[in-house]
Amino acid sequence: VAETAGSIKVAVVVCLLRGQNVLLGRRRSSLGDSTFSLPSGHLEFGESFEECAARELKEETGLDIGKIELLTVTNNLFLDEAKPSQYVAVFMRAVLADPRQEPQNIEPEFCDGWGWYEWDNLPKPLFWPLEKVVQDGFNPFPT
Ligand code: 8DG
Ligand code: MG
Ligand code: MG
Repeated sequence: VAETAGSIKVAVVVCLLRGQNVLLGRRRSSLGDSTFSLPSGHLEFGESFEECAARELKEETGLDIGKIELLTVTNNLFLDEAKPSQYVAVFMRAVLADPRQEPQNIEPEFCDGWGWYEWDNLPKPLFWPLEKVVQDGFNPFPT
């Protein structure tokens, strides 16, 4: 791997589960444009993973989280960018505080819209770090 200047960032990724479905949105971003990804965002100074997950989900979808727990972490290198970056992505599993609450597309400049999808029938193409962790056998649903 080539040496690249730049700091390593921490992202929190939310697997929001409702019954057999998970929430995904189509990205509008230089990173993974038009691919489907889980709601996510950057960990801010002083935040816990749980606080970051709840804040990002609220900012991007208006949804309020109930129970939340840590699942796994991935390490992703984005080298094919004008500004190469590396992320440690912390995956959290969450459920809604009120399962009847529906997602709103609050940041339409970053997302085409949110929808519920079955894990065995995920939309394509997936954001590549998500595709990778799925290929590795990751499944956010409790066994
Ligand atoms: P913010 O300014 O609101 O804090 O951040 P954001 O604009 O909402 O960031 P984001 O792109 O939604 O998420 C931060 C980064 O997380 C994203 O650019 C790349 C990284 N990331 C990984 N793996 C994964 C993954 O599996 N899913 C998602 N959604 N993001 C991931 O490294
Ligand atoms: Mg985001
Ligand atoms: Mg965000």
